[in-house]
Amino acid sequence: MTVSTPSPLTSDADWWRSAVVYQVYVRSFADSNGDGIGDLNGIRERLPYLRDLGVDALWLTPFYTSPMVDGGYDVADYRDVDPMFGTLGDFEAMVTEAHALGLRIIVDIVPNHTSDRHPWFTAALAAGPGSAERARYLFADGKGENGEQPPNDWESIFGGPAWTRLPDGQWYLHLFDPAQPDLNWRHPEVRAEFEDILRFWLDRGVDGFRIDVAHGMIKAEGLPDVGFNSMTTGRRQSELLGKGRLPYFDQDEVHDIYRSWRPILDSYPGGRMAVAEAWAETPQRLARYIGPDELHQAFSFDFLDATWSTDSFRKVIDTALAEATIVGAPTTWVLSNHDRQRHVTRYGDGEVGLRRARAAALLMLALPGCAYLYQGEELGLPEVLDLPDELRQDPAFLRTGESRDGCRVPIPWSGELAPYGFGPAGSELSWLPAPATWRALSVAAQTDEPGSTLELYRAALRIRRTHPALAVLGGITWLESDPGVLAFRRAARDAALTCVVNIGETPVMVAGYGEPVVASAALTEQDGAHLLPVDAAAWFTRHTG
Ligand code: TEU
Ligand code: CA
Repeated sequence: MTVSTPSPLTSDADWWRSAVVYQVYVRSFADSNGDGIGDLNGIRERLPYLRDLGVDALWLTPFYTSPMVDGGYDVADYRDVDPMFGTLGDFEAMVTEAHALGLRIIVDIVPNHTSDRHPWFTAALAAGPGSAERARYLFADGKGENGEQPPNDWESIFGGPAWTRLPDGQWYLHLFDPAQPDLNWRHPEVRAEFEDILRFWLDRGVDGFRIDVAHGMIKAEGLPDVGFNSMTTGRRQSELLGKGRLPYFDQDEVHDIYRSWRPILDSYPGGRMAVAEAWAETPQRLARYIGPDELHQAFSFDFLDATWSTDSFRKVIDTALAEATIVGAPTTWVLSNHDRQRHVTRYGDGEVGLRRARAAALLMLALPGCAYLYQGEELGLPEVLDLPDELRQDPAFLRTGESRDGCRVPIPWSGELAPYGFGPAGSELSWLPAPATWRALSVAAQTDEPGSTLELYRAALRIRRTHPALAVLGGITWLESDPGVLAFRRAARDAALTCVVNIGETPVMVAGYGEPVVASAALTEQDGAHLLPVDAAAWFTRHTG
């Protein structure tokens, strides 16, 4: 007789359709050895925290061997762990421990470009123009009499030209930093290599992949000019990202790649998934990345970009739900990530920003589909706006003056002194300094503190896991409401949950939706109705059976 131990992971291969995924920016999450840099063993130590928070899965940003020019999005070895973050053994132990706690693991895969220290690129440099080694990347001759001008007008997302010239006269393409040369995805070896890399991590038990620059791998044949560039318009080409057509993004043939990846994912048990970090001109084009023969999810950056207004949220939510229904995939909501200003700050910063961010969390977590949280949003962390320039490490900073470091400051865990328990006891190091105000925002300071943002997230995630109406896949029903108020219902057979968000300028009376079960700000009860303050949200539930 065989006795099988039941796995704490639900056996549901569709787990990703309604999961809450917590993004770990590895460098800034938890430092186990006191060098001031977050690492895999730091994550292992904090897995119980994440289980208790109530998330279903973690997405880890790149921890692979890397010179760290772009925080690890410049990979030199796709099959190993950078010593800064630990070892492959640490990774395997982390997967085992996470799974034992019921947490799934999604890793980041960076297929658009490698590091310039990747053995393929160093071989390409050594081999010279016209070589087989160069064919794996996008090398080209320049324009002008002596090839002194770049092959076309493409600009790096990080500012400046997307081409760098080598001493031998040829140019190579890098849509990001010069240390991130773009691969040639029309080359069969490139395709084979990444299929093998997927299998490498799937064999190590990962539950999914977040695909970096998923819209970027195929470039238009002939590498045509954009025609809109800093030289001709004074405005950066990257302004077209997600708004216009660019010859280096969202080309139709990129979908062939995902059609070849999907069978690989499907050949492993347990519902292995992939989420696209893709930018497309329209929600319709974005939806082409998802579906049964391509990827499982694509982040709705339109939701992240929505402004604090009912119109903006309604439009984005309706469009995303409609597109998802057409392709039979879940919507993928996100409010913050490691590239964008934290939403507390986007919504106005300070008190107001925090109130709105808390309300937005209840809005997002009441919607059908999958939600991604970015580490620290459960603590209500704001963007750190006043980092000294000399500490900033984002490669975009030098080229554009824009820096993503302010959302990457290490997480405050406990204690009175910075870096607030980021490292082991007594460790004072952290690769970016935490502001003094974060003492009051640490996990320890907010735990069991009624009304804290952390307890709000814990409560909302607990209800999301257990309420029958939130388990139902599908759409929402908008309810008639005052201007400035968003109200929608999710319903199961015998229970309904209504989410009400007050985006307007005056408090609103809410009645008829049942009992409040969680609120982002204190409600006052009057004659059986509840007064919902400005910049606040609440969930009400009612039995209907
Ligand atoms: O980002 C891709 C991207 O196009 C943007 O999010 C971009 O980084 C941002 O607008 C620039 O300010 C992905 C990763 O999320 C990002 O961290 C990497 O830097 C980038 O790819 C390159 O790998
Ligand atoms: Ca460390």
